[in-house]
Amino acid sequence: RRIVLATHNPHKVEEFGAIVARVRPDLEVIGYDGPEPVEDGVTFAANALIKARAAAAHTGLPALADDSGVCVDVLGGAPGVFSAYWAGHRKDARANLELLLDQLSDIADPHRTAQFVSTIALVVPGPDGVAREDTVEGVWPGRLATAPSGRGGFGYDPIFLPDDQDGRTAADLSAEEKNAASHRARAFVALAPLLSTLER
Ligand code: ITT
Repeated sequence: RRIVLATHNPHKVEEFGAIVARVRPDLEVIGYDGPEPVEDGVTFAANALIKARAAAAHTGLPALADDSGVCVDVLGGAPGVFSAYWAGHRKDARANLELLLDQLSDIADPHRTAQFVSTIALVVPGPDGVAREDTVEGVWPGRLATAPSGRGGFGYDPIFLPDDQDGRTAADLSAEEKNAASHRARAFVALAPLLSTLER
């Protein structure tokens, strides 16, 4: 059985591959290189569904998509769904991270709290269109560091201090450590039973 992962982010492909293999080693996760839909939803769930529906329609296979971001409490939940493009229209992880640090330069602890959020959509095509759609969410609470640290992960990982990681940033963690604890891992806990119901 094949399942398509609707993302152009190679880091997500890696994290998904590792996590899906634990639940359904029989599923082959394939990448998606079809047309990219416009992600104009205002929630993570809406955008995850937009991406998964496009991939399911294009391939006829069950499709997974993740929409994720960092939500900073003192910024009212921003960057949120705008995380990938926070510093402009080019996806530039370094510029995004520096802008966010700048915006928080006057904010001291304990007011630097934030969450990583991952919403995963599963869309299963049927004989007459879509047979099933589900979304699940995972949240990883933490705070923002005042300077980047670590070489792992991607995106905002070098400035995110998860509450459960002893003062290390998400980029200080090994891939295994991040995959065991992250917002994406937490969303997977809710996704696992849904994957189990997919035909073998
Ligand atoms: P696809 O839409 O192709 O899946 P994307 O990277 O554009 O890839 P999003 O639109 O969901 O995905 O943007 C998510 C952004 O949120 C991502 O670019 C990072 O800046 C940030 N982000 C999400 N998960 C993260 C993680 O685990 N670690 C660090 N930053 C993360």
